Amino acid sequence: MTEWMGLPPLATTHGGQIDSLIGWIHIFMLILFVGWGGFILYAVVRFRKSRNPVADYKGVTSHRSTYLEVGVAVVEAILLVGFAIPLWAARVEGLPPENEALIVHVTGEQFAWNIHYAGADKVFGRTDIKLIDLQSNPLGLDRSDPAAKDDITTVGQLHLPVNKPIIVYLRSKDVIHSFGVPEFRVKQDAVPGLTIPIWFIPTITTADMRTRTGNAAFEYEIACAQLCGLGHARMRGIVTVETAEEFQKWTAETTAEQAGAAADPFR
Ligand SMILES: [Cu+2]
Repeated sequence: MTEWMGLPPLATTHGGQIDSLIGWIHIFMLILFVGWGGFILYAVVRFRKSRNPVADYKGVTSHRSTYLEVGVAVVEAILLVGFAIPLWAARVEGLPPENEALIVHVTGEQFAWNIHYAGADKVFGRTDIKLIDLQSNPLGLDRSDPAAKDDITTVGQLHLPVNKPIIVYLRSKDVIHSFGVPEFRVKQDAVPGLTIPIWFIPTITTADMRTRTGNAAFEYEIACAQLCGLGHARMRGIVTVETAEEFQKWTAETTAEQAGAAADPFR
């Protein structure tokens, strides 16, 4: 129903609702545009100077325009109360239970996305601002904390299993960034000092999307959607949606790699 809008392909369960809301807004706005445009043309012709050489100080006496304006307000109220608020509530309040979801911490900074997984123990290791090293440890993860032993951190590489609820806790280290993945119909500001949860269920793996779109180089991309500084345009991240087995394999390999690197200071 929403193909006519030319949106990017859809790859989450909730995205269809967002698309239909965007569709309805376009339809109502088109009606408004035609209505108001027609009214202006009518007024220009109807009240032209040659027909009305002397100003009329009484003005309009009919109530038709009032009814019309009330009608527009009612349609807008229906859009807001009937569509936008319920959808917003489901996205913001209806978080899935944490034990059924994959939880990822995503922290924006000028100009990168830092990704942090808790690893097999599902407990995020301690982070400390004093341990932050922009090159080797941008999140300040304390590898001596037992909970951090199996944690995974990456810069700009977000791996997600398909068909599983994902909760992303969004943060920012410096300015306001925005986590936007167009195919997921997800876009949320990352605000310094706040931890903002967002959730979604990806439905199509990167490999499937490559087949569907016929684009062998297709990648889901995290695009920073707030102008956050000079390097904003290169603040990109790659989201790899894969099968549960592939995700498991990636997790195991990356955990082993990073735990090894942490244990060997000369590496
Ligand atoms: Cu940014």
